[in-house]
Amino acid sequence: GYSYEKYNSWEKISEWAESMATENPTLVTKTQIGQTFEGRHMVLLKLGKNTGFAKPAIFMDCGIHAREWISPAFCQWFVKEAVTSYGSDPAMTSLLNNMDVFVLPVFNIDGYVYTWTRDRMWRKTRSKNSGTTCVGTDPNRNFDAGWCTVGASKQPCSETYCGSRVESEIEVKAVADFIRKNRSIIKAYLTIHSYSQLLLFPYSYTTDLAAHHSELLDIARSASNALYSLYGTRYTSGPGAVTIYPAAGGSDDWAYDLGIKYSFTFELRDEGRFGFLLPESQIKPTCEETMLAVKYIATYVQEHN
Ligand code: 0X9
Ligand code: ZN
Ligand code: ZN
Repeated sequence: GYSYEKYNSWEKISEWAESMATENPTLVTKTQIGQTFEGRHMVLLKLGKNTGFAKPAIFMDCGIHAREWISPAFCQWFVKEAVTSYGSDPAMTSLLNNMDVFVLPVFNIDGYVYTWTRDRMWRKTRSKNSGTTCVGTDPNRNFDAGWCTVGASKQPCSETYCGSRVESEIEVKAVADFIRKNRSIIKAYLTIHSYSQLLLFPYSYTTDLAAHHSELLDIARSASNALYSLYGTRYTSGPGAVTIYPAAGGSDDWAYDLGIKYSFTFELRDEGRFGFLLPESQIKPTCEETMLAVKYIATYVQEHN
């Protein structure tokens, strides 16, 4: 069977997404929001009980950065937990009865494939840049949020290249278009990265505090406490610019400025011992503790919209 405690190739994840939808037709719907630069289908799973009414929603993506393998592993884990605990776990049951959760299991599929086949430490997309042999743009510098003003590079060879223009990356455009189209129902935006054990919220493109700073800080701290309660893993909460570093063009800031108040970036385990090369033995504990934080935020959003 499928292993949630191993890192899975894109081929496996893609087959898995298909089977999740066919095996759970009342809870999971598979759609495509676009194609990648290399022509792969960007698969989106919608989790939620069909009520016949338009429900408020949460959008969560994994794998914006190719080498952060624990991130797609978490999205798979979340979907598995949703389908296995719906009907028995009161929090998950209530969440999926009252809201839809859109899960993008791998955002940067071409980059993810490249980390499996050529370079385990690849970060960016795999799009071609004109006038250079350097490949790719940092998708988390390519959103329309203070684009390329700070913590990003105009050099295509840089790991934090912001791209030739806002949404130059076809994958970024696909996600931004989907969220814009569904902006009236999307109440929360969660984006999963690694590593450093941080729970970040806007802003990163400026050191100005977000209008909802104190509410977001309260939520992030409570979610981190929930996470800590399982295995004692410590997270730091705060706005991106002062908690990690100033960096413009990120999806979290863009979603927030679009009006999605509950916008959070997770930086999962660890703190640097293994970094991006987190051993498979840590997938289960990392995902189980992260579930508690995500469920805390989801429950909060359910009660406040
Ligand atoms: O730099 C990033 O994109 C994220 N860290 S990572 O090590 N996964 O690359 C942090 C993103 C924080 N949010 C924004 N910069 N908007
Ligand atoms: Zn990242
Ligand atoms: Zn579990």
